[in-house]
Amino acid sequence: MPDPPNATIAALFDELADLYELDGAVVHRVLAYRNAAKAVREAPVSVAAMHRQGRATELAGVGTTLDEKIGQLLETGSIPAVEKLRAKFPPGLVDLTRLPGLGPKRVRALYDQLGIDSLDALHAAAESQRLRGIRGFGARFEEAVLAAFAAGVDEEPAPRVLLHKALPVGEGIVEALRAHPAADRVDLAGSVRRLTDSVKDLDVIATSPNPPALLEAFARLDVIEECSASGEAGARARTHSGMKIDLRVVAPDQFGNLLQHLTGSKAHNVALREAAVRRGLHVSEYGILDDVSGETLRCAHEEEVYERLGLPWIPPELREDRGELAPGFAVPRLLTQDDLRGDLHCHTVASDGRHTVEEMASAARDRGLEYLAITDHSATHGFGNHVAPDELERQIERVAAANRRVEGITVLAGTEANILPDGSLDYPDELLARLDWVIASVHTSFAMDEAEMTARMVAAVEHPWVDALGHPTGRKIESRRPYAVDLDAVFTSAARAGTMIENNSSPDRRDLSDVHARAAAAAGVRILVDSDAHGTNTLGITRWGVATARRAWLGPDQVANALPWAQFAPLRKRARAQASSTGNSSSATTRSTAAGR
Ligand code: DGT
Ligand code: CA
Ligand code: CA
Ligand code: ZN
Repeated sequence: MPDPPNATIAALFDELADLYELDGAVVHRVLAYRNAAKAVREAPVSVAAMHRQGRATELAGVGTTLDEKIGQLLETGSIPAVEKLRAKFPPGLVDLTRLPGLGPKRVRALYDQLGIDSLDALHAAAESQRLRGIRGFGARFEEAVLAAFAAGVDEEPAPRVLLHKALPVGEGIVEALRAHPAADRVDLAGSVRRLTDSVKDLDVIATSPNPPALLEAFARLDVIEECSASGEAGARARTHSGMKIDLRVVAPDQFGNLLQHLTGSKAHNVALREAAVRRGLHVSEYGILDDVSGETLRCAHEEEVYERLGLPWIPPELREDRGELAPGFAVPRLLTQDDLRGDLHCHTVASDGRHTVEEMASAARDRGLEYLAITDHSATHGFGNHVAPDELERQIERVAAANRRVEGITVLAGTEANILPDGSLDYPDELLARLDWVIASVHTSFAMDEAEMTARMVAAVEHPWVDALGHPTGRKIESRRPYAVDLDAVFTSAARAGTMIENNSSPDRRDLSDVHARAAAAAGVRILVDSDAHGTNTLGITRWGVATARRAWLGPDQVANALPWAQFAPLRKRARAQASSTGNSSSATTRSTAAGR
């Protein structure tokens, strides 16, 4: 019997969590299975193999009880606890938890009261308006159920993988293949090379003196669960974490052609080909055919492809047919992570972060930053800890202490204030004035119509103490839509008010998106690339914000925190207000109010 893939083990643990919850088990037991499912699903190597080496308990959340269950699965092909609970409930019950607003507890209530035991039964009950009569559900729930079926909740979606999960897998594979004697050149192509928000699959291309040996080595990599469609020229595989990979092996003198072709995007390639045809050239993955001479130019290097077409080499992040093929295009100087001098959004133990102000400050300094704003959540943050108004003074003192004790970095006492539905903030102005830096974000009441939401955000942008807008659209990539807001109106008022707009680097946000960040900068808004780190180990996630900035064609000139502190400091509203009240607009406050004490 072949080893069960990680996805199978994870699905069983998730099912067990659901079944325990249906059964009314205590919460921590349910959570334990969910955490283990996540750890197994994301494990880079075969968990079955880890079990056999006695190493499965090295996974976070997998203790001896779960390890034993993996053992049972390997030996007998099933887990007795799963079988026992499955027998206790109708099989369709767990499927019901796929509906929004339906956890196992509520599924149990539907089952007990209406006998609903499958997606079909639920659909029928909603259509015949039987759900609205049940206590705790109502007509709105019924509508949501019908909408979910209309959107295809009973069909399996093909999930896209966020870049921060996909890219390390791709880089690991490239590194492993490069280390193999049968590999010559190996590179990533496709969307992962363009650093898109999420990717469908990984595209890898290689040259080899011995293609069959390389393909065999690929199939045997630790991360590969299954390899199919393996031929002379390539293979298609799936990792233990469920990612699909296309590997192509190509002749060395065509590597550049294939790399260009497979990097895409499709829109870029289509436009490129059309432009080439007008010059009598036909571009394909095999070469560039010249109409007149009938000769095909093969390119070992991608630069030669662009050069033959009379183009500069275009950075992959720009290859989206968004102007990079227009006449007169010049490659812009794109932002790099090294350009960043400051970080204006992070959290500490005072709200939902994991480290202290000093720990964050030292870590930021060690990463080469000159300034760091501590922006814990403000008074009404809906979940978890926050800094209540009467604690703000202590927070300011903590920042002052960090400034005294940590050399080589300026720490700003800041806040991530909530933008309330009416556009006001949840700290009084006197408190906001005491701080060095204010970033304002929407964390609650997302469901407003566009005009209301726009008015709310414009009010925040125009607030005299708001220096920047945080994660401006509230989107979560592949899981939450942005809220309805007229971003152009927000950008226009931000440019006028001198309010910066954040490009949040959290890999599931990347908010503003590439297209929106470019529009904001074009409207004259200064962009920030912030980590929104909740611990010292995530300060480096600005890698993803930088990726978005590059896809937005941004360079250090448009990104405010690429400025040294002496130039950044006077851009803050409090510094500008001070400068204009003393009648000296050129006096840059190099040390800020609270932090300087
Ligand atoms: P995704 O969906 O995240 O995997 O995005 P890509 O861009 O990696 O798309 P993929 O893997 O389907 O194909 C890789 C590249 O191959 C794509 O960026 C451009 C090229 N390609 C694929 N299909 C076509 C096509 O129909 N026409 C052209 N011109 N190029 C294509
Ligand atoms: Ca791809
Ligand atoms: Ca592909
Ligand atoms: Zn936030």
